[in-house]
Amino acid sequence: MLGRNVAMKGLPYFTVGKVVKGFGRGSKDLGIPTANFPDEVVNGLPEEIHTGVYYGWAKLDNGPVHKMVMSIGWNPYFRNVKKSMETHILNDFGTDFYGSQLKVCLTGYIRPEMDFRTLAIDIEVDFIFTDDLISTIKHDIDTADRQLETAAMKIFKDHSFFQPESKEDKIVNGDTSH
Ligand code: ADP
Ligand code: RBF
Ligand code: MG
Repeated sequence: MLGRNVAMKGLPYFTVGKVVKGFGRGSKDLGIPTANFPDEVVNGLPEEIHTGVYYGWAKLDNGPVHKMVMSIGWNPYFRNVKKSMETHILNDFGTDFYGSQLKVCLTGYIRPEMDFRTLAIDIEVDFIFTDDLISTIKHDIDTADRQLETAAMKIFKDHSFFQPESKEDKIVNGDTSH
């Protein structure tokens, strides 16, 4: 298993991109909507950022900076060839925001990805997948909520990356053409 120190190596990690349609697997139905990043943002991840669950800060367009949890993982539905970055923002927006600019700063690592699907397929009960997944994600959200209250993490909330006039606005994983 990936050690916490190894996973922390590439952090903090800043990135930005447009919110795109995800796999439509119904994160929203589970009560945990996840804003998906486009492929170029996912492909721009450096090697040090391993798959797993992270927490940090997120900002939509010119809105305030919120807490977030992010799942970085390989998707079994795409035969594990498609990596995704899904951000759940700890705020009730009450509306969709596809097409908005999402800026994130990953500040901490929580745990590796767990293969709930394989588990569910093995024992042929689908609801176990969602039950276990939901309670695990809720636990991740609590962890993020607590960790982000610490002074060390709040520093990144106020980082210039999130300021409206930031030059870093244009940086998309080193690709300045966007
Ligand atoms: P998709 O499969 O298209 O990603 P989801 O069921 O994961 O669909 O829902 C994600 C969408 O829900 C986001 O793209 C966004 O427009 C909306 N949304 C509303 N509130 C939130 C939130 N707090 N965090 C993330 N996404 C949210
Ligand atoms: N999917 C997994 O298969 N294993 C995980 O360990 C996992 N952890 C997640 C943690 C968080 C905080 C979030 C937001 C998503 C996670 N997911 C995980 C992705 C989840 O499977 C996906 O959003 C749902 O499949 C949508 O229905
Ligand atoms: Mg999603």
